[in-house]
Amino acid sequence: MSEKQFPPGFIWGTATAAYQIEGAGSADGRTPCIWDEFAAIPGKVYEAHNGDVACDHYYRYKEDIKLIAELGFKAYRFSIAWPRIFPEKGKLNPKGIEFYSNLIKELKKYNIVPSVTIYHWDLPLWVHEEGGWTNRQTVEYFKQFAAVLFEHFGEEIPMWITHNEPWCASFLSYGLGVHAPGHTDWQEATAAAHHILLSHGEAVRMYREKGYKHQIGITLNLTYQDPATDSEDDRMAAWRSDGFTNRWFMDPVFKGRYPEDTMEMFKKHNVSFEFIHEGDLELISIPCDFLGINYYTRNIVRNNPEDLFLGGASVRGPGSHTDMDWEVYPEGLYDLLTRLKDEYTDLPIYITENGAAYADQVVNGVVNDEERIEYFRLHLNAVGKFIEEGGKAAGYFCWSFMDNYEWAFGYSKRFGITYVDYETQERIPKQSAYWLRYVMTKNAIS
Ligand code: IFM
Repeated sequence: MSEKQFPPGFIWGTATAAYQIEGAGSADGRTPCIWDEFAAIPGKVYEAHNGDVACDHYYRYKEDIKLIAELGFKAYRFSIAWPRIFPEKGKLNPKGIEFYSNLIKELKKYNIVPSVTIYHWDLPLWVHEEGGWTNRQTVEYFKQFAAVLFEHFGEEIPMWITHNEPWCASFLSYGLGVHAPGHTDWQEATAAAHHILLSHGEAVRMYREKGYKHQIGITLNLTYQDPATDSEDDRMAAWRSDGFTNRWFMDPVFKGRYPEDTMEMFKKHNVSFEFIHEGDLELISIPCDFLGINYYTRNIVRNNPEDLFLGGASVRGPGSHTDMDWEVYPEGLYDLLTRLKDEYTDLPIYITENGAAYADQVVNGVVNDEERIEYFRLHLNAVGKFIEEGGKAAGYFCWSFMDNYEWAFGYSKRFGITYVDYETQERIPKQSAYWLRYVMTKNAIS
């Protein structure tokens, strides 16, 4: 592997999300979100862990930002908790605005570029009670939320991400039932996906209309779909899986249409697409300033006629696996980036998340997470190769700045480059954090 130099101005960042780190579940007027309710249903989340305390970041943000700065990051991606800003329908909470305003001030003190994700899955319970993302009215509520954020922070935030991983917020949440609200209904799931994408389009349009000059985009989670063999059957199975995972989101955002083959598949499962109104797809495909992608692993797919949904089955890959049992497969990142460039967009692409969970241990005050370093090294190499070949990768945000609430896995999975002792809330930067600091200083990996 040769040395890879990153372009001047390449953005090095680290990322988190509100529900995963903030805690302070009922402080300063915050009301519950769907994850508070979901976590309380027995069997849904590992040991019923919830975000009540999390990493206590709400009270420790100054110390956390200082550490982000010491570790050499130039950008920090975080999300804003909707139920802090609108704890009730139509009721704006000044305390919520104050918290994020202080957070942004603190970042500025260290010259760290703030990157804001508007929605990272903490849907207020009051919105859910009206149908959540299955209800078109939620697009209006999202617009109100986004409008308030633009009004207060529009000039100060150089990089806005409307949504994090619509696939998870819709299919995983309303179709597969793994994430809150835990429903298993494909009519709901496809409607939720559509309304999330529509709300993205509405937010971008509003941002433009109000004349803000910074960047706005969306973050999609993409998983490389690899046929188990070269057979036509396996290749078709991987293509179906690609439609379900990737194209269902890339196509409307960049091509203004849903993939026909995946629509047909959903129709066989009695999904009716009446929720798509005239003009929706034009709005969904409104031009953005960048695309964010989150990449973790690949999915190897073989044809399986017994699977009545996608007609496929996943095959365990031969590579090493992380603590999530996800295969380490950096080639998938390179392939996806290249595909995006060749087939979808020439916009700058940010890797807004990439990282790995391992069962880290503190030994004599040190967390020697060599496997995570190797994971970062391989994936950064893939990004570097894409850039060398003329690709527009504009930045890389490692996931995550610190260990946190890994959704249905509770606190059992550690993705952080900073170890969190949940008993004491002590933060210990892992060796991967120092390794990344070195890479960022050189703006290169070797
Ligand atoms: O922790 C999550 C994050 O919230 C969204 N992207 C994937 C991460 C790891 O599963």
